[in-house]
Amino acid sequence: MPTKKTTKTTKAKTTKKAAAPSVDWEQVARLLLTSRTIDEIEEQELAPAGKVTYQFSSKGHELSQILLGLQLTQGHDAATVYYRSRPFMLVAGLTPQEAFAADMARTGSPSEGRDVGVVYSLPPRHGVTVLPSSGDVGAQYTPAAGWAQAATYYQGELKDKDWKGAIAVALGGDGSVATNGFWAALTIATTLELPMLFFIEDNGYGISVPKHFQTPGGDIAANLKSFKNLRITTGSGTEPKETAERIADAVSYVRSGAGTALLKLSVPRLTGHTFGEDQTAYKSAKQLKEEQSRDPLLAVRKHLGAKFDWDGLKADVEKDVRAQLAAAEQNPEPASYTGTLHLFASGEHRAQVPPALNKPAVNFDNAAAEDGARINMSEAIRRTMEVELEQNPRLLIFGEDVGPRGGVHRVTLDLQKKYGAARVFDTSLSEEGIIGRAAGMAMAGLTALPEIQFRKYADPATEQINDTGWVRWRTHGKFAVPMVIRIPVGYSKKTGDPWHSVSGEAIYTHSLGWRVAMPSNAADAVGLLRAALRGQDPTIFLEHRALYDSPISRRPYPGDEYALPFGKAAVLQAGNKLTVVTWGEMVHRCLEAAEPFAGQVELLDLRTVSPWDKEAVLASVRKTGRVLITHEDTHTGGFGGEIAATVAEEAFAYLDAPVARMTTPDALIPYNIALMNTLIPSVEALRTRIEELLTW
Ligand SMILES: Cc1ncc(C[n+]2csc(CCOP(=O)(O)OP(=O)(O)O)c2C)c(N)n1
Repeated sequence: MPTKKTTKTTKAKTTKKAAAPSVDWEQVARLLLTSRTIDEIEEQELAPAGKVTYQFSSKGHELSQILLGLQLTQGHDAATVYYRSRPFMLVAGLTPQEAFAADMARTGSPSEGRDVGVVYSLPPRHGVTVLPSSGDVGAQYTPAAGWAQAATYYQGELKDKDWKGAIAVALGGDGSVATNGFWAALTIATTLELPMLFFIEDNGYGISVPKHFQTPGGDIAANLKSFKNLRITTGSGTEPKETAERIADAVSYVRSGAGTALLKLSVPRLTGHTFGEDQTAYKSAKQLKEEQSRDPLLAVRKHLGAKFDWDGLKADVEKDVRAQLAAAEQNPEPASYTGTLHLFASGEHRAQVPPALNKPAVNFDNAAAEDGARINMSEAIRRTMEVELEQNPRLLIFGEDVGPRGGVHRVTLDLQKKYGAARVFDTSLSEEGIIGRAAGMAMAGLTALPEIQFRKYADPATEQINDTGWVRWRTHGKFAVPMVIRIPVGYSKKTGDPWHSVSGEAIYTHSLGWRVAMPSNAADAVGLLRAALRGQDPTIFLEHRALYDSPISRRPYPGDEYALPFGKAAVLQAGNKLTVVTWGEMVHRCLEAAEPFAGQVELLDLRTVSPWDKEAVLASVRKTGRVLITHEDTHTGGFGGEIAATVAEEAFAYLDAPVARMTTPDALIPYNIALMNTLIPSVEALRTRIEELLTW
C-alpha cells in the first residue's frame, strides 16, 4: 500500500468537532436563487420550446451542493459530479451563460456543445477541479479515489506542499450507491485511508425506483456502519445551519488527513427526474406536498430573516440570469468541421488538465542499439518500466499482485523492492477500480501504469476504459488522461483456455480515444512502451503471453532512450507479389510461413493497431496486388475486417486476387492444446494460403 499502514482495524479516527462554519448566507442565497432561476427558465421556456432537449433540474438539491462547493478552496481539490450538480458547478465557477450554453448545445460551454449540458467538467477556477463527469451513474467515484491517492502521493512522496490538505469529493445520488463504481471506490479509499469524501444526496429515488431497491432498508449510511476506516455522518441537506455544520465537519475531517468520510444528506427532488417526467406514477400527493415543504429555498429565506430584502435579491438575480441567457443565445453553434477534433492530442494544443505533462520528452530519432545484450519480451518491458521509474518520479505502477510477487507474469518482478510500495503496489481486486483510479491520477498529473492481469479480466473495467478514452473529445480538448494500461493477451505455449487466452484487440480499436500497441518483439516493446509512457494519450499496451520468455521475441536491448512512434509498421521481409499484414505473436508464424517466398511476400508487422499504418499497407498492396491479413483475434468483427475494407475501398483497382483473411474462427480458445492448435492459424496453414494467393 502506498503511503500509510493498512492494519488499522478501528472504525474511523475521531477528530475534534469542527468549529461552526462561517457562511455568507447572502452569497448562498444568491447562488441558490441563480440555480433555481436557471432551472425555472429552462422548465418554463427553453425545454417547452425545444431549445434544451435534456433538462435536469436540481431543485431541492441546491443548498447542500452550494455549501459543499464553498468549502472546496484548496487549489488541488477535485470533485466528480453528476447530472444534478449544477448548483455545485456555479460555486466552482461555471457562469449562468455557460450553463445555458451547455444545455442549448452551444459553444462557450464546458464541452462546446458535444456532451449533454449537465455532464459537466471544469478546469480549476476557484480552487476545485471538476473532473469530467460521466453519463454512467456510479462512474464518478473511482476517478475521485484516484485523485485522492494522487494527493497523498504528492504530499507524502514528492513532498509537494502545494497539495497539503487537498481532497477529492464524489457527488452521487442514493441510486448510485448500488453501482460497482461506488463499491470499487469505497474499497480503494477506505483500505488506503484516502482523503476522499463520498457526498450522497439522498432524494429517495433513482428516477422512479425507491431507495430500498438500492440498499436493504434504503439507508446506505446505516448499512455501512461497520465499514472500517470510514467516517459516516448523516443529516438534512435543507436546513441551513445543520447542513452547513455537517458539511464543514465532513470536509474538515477529510482535509485533516484523518481518512475517508461519507456524508449522506436528505434532500427532496422537487421535480421529475428530467423535464416532463410525471412523478405521480410513483409518489403520492401527500408525499409530493411533504417534499415541497422541505424546499431549501424556503429554509434559506427564513434563515436570512424577515428584514432581508429577498425580493430585491431575487429580482437582481433574475435580471443577471436573463442577461446571461441572452448572451448564451448569441453563442455560436459548433462549427461543422469540428466534430472529429480532439479525440487524440494534436499539434501544439495542450489540455488544461493535467496542467503540465511532467514527463521526460520522447525522441524518435534514437536508432536502436544493435550491440546490447539480447533480452526477452518480459525483460524488455520490465527494463523500460525501470528506466521510466528512474526518470519520472510521477510514474506509478499498480495492479493485482504486481507488488511483492512481481505480477502473475513476473513482469514487475523486484520493482516494488527497488522503488518502494508507494510507487509499485498491489490493488484491490477491482478492474473498474484500477482503471478509474488510474484516470483520476492521470488528471492529477501522475503517470499511471496499471496492469490488468489478463485480457478477459479487463471486462469489469469497460465502463472506465470507454469513459477515459472519451474525455479529451467530450471536453473539447480541455482535459486529457495520459495513462497506459498493460494487458497480457493471447494463448500461452503451455495451455490455452477461454479466460486467459483472449486477444480481443479489435474491441479496443473501436474504443474511441485509445491508442493500442501490440508488439511482436522485445525491441519494439521497449520503443512503444516508452512512447506510450511519455505521450499525451491513453494507451493500451497488449503483451502477448507466448512471447514473454520466448526466444523468438528476443532482441538486443535497444537503449534507455529508444522510442518508436505509433502507427509505423515494420517491413520484416520485402516482396512484390503478396502483402502479408499482421501483428503480435502471429508475426512469427508469418515470418516462418513466408520465409520460402522471400522476394515475393512482403511482410508487414503493424506494431500498433490504433493508429494503424494504413499508408504502408496501401503502398505495399498497390505494389504487390495481393493481400493476406492475419491475426489471432476472432474472425467476425476482427481488426482484419477493417484493413480488408480499407484495401477494398482504396486499392481495389490494384488487386489481382481477392483480399484474404486468416484468423482464429469465431470460437473461444480451448483448454485442450491440440484442439487449440486446430483454431489458431498455424505456420503450415498460413503457408498453404500464401501459396494459393501467389498462384491466384
Ligand atoms: C450505468 C447507468 N445505468 C442507468 C442509467 C440511467 N439513469 C440515469 S439517472 C438514473 C437514476 C440515478 O439516481 P440517483 O443516483 O439516486 O440520482 P438522482 O437522479 O436521484 O439525483 C438512472 C437509472 C445511467 N445513466 N447509467
